[in-house]
Amino acid sequence: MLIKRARFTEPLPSEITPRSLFESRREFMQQLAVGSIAASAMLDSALAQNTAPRSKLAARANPAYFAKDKPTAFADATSYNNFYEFGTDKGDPMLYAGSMKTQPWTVRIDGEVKKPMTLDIDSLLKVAPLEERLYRLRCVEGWSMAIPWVGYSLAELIRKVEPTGNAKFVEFTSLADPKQMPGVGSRVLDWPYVEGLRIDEANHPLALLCVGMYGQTLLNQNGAPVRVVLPWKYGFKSAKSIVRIRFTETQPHTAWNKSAPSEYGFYSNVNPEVDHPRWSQAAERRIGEDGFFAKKRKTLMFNGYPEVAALYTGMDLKKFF
Ligand SMILES: Nc1nc2c(c(=O)[nH]1)N[C@H]1C(S)=C(S)[C@@H](COP(=O)(O)O)O[C@H]1N2
Ligand SMILES: [Mo]
Repeated sequence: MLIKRARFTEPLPSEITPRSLFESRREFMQQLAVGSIAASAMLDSALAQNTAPRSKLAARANPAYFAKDKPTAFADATSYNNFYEFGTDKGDPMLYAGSMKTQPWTVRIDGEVKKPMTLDIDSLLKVAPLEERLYRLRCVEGWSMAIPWVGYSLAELIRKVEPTGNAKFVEFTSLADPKQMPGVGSRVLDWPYVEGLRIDEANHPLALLCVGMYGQTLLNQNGAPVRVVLPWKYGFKSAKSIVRIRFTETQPHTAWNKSAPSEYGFYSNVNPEVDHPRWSQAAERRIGEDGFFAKKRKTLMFNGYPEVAALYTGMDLKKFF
């Protein structure tokens, strides 16, 4: 994703094999620009944070949304992350997101709705029964994972706040607190992280309001306590650690689109036929399964979720990328 620091435009082999972080402690320490005692303590706490049991969430697996893919290992899904509020390296979120306070937490839902409300996490958990769904997530950088998320269709929450007839779009805003998030001091993006959807996209049953993964509450690096997951779109559309959901009449100004409009469009549907200027979108590497030299697997239109195609009937998806 990174635009302003050219040396990260190609993923390093060390980023492709996050397990090496665990397996090669020495190599990992060398990546940390701090003294070895501090690095050792930091790594210990990061690994504890990475594997510490979170609260269990009772969720029913939804067979209609359970991909046949082999689930990505928990250790990979929680150590190879993009969460720029904590830094731009794949290991940064695991190392630094522990400082984010996720309790208490509220989400403000407002804008073009009849019933604006502020919900805490307990109230959010009660909006609809929790489901477990195995979704593929495909990053524009050319890697993918398959993760058992826990949550419910975003449509359930949308129904509760009763959008007005003017609500054409939904905007998601992530927390941006420089005291808790070291990356928010950088100028990589214009903070806060903002993403958006057209309202019919947000109402598609695949769009998930997500509160957990692997049967437990989310780890901070994956966007605790609440995020969205939009499996037919590139990963960056799935905003993490959301504090506000706003319904608007006009198209939201999203953070990635503002930073590089020619690289990141508003729609950002996974599309093997439309390449990003710096990365091919035709193929991908599954984290934890496909080695650096393995043949890449083909990326599918809409990431293999053809049921969303009807949302885009008549649209030129090269123009609206
Ligand atoms: N707030 C926020 N949300 C974010 C990001 C981010 O940097 N900040 N990165 C996005 C990108 S590029 C991807 S690929 C996914 C990664 O989600 P995961 O780390 O849980 O797999 O989160 C997305 N959501
Ligand atoms: Mo991404």
